[in-house]
Amino acid sequence: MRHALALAEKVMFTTTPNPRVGCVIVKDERVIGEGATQPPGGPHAEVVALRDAESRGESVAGATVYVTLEPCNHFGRTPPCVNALLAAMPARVVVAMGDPNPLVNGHGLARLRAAGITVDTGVCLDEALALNVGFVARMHRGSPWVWMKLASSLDGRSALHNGKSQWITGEAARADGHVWRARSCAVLTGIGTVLADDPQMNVRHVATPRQPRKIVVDAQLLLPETARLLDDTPTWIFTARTDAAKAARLADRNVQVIELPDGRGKVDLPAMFRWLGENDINEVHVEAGEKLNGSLLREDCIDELLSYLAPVLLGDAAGVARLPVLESLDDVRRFAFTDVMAVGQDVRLRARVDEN
Ligand code: AOF
Ligand code: ZN
Repeated sequence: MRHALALAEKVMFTTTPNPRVGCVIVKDERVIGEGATQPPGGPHAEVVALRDAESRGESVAGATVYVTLEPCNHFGRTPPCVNALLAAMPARVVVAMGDPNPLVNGHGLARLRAAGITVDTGVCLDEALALNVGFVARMHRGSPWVWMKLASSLDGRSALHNGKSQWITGEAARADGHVWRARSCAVLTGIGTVLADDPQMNVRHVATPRQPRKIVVDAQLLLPETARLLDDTPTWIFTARTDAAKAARLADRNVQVIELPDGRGKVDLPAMFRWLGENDINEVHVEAGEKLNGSLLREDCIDELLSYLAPVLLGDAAGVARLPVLESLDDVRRFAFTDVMAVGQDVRLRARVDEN
């Protein structure tokens, strides 16, 4: 199963909106086939592994199949993996986690068992869940998993008082940040950052065959039509203002303008994430300024922080997220650290919202 997880890890950047799945077929203590989910429309992990066994001249009859997600039992873009498995008749299927997709959700396992195949589940469950945190979130609650990337000094500042910020963290931290961009379905920023920095918002420091979609929160639809991020990658602009002429011009450049006003002149952020879930977005990478970061945190839109700390002190200047002044320690926002790692001369902290 660890080998199957490693195979799934290798397709981290390419399966969206499908989950990343790995599959290993073992017979007489030998691996006779292996595979991972191909880009949407392509075969699932089990089918790749079955074809691999076939091409090696191996029979899967009586073998054990290790797969990181319950095999599907529905016709989606591809036929059910359960059908392919039943045609090959392994003796046993070991699964890390059930498929939370309501179209599958236990039915795949039930059909394998009904055919007399031994089915075991829950092997490396936590690792499998972590691999598909976004897919699971979208299936369970209808909205994507959202992490916010922060880069700051040891005293929590993201720029000098005059706005100068390039670069606080080092090259290794920036490259690591691009790995997170690459795995996400979409990279989200705010109009403040676009106007201040004119970012490209694409993946550059790691190799990937797929660029994530771009999202800009732009309540007043101020996006300059010369912005560097407009490079033909599919882009969604969320706004609170109607400007049909500008929306039509942007549509020619692969940009869709979505109006989601909150009634106070801003974009309805929780509604935006529900909309993203309905539109097959599993994982969102937020890289924005302190204003949008503050709004997203205040509105409970963030699941995880990815915080890079540089060993410098910047003194009085902008922070990473503008939050209201609090009088009581009972009201502070609490997180739980899940990982600490050195990245070049910087440190990366991962923290999840503390539900307690
Ligand atoms: C598997 N193995 O490797 C993956 C699965 O549209 P389709 O046919 O590609 O089906 C997509 C659904 O299949 C997806 O929502 C999820 O429930 C399941 N993904 N299942 O047996 C795989 N990636
Ligand atoms: Zn399948």
